[in-house]
Amino acid sequence: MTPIITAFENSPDGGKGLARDMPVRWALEEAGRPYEVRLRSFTALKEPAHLALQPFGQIPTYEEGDLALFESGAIVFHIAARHAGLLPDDADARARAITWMFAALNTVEPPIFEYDLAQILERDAPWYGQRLRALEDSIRKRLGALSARLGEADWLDGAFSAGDLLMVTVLRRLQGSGLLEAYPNLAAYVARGEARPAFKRAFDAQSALCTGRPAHG
Ligand SMILES: N[C@@H](CCC(=O)N[C@@H](CS)C(=O)NCC(=O)O)C(=O)O
Repeated sequence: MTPIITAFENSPDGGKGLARDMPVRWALEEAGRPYEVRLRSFTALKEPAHLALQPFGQIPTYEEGDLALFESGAIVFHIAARHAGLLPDDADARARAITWMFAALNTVEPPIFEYDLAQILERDAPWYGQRLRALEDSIRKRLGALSARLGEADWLDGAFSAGDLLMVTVLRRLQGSGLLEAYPNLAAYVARGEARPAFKRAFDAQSALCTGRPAHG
């Protein structure tokens, strides 16, 4: 059964692949699974049909037969658990890869998300500069620790896993800020993720919706 995911009809990022359908698309591509996409307007996200799938009125969602899921991390985990290529077979290595999935979403992403949000919502506030510097410090703390752990390795724990998929997805939000670029091994890690054929297919598919150019690859 071909899964159906939801994505923005008009993504606010203009096709940079920062919306959260991107990790789901990427995971499906890594798993070699075809999928369909249902596009949603911002208005449709808050309507009962979508709220029945996603109680918070957001994308992405994932439907496969009778199963309906929301939360990009849970969807990526579901795909990784059912298909080869995203989680190791060895039970301990699998547990460690899942740990990195949580680390990406629960430990590394929060200050990055707040940083993005502050730049949109707090730009005119008198405390804006102070707040931005505090968030940059929090981000550097996380990136420093992550950089030290990654070292010269290609991926966080052996072979590429769903943990790397989510970590690269989260770090991409910082591209161009100077924060990521200050850690060359992390910038190279993100570039390695983006160079994967599955990433490229996922990226092209979502960007084609914004640019009007057909997806390829
Ligand atoms: N924790 C959720 C967050 C989902 C989320 O923030 N979705 C954004 C797009 S990236 C959205 O739909 N925003 C529209 C809105 O909240 O109205 C996940 O990972 O799926």
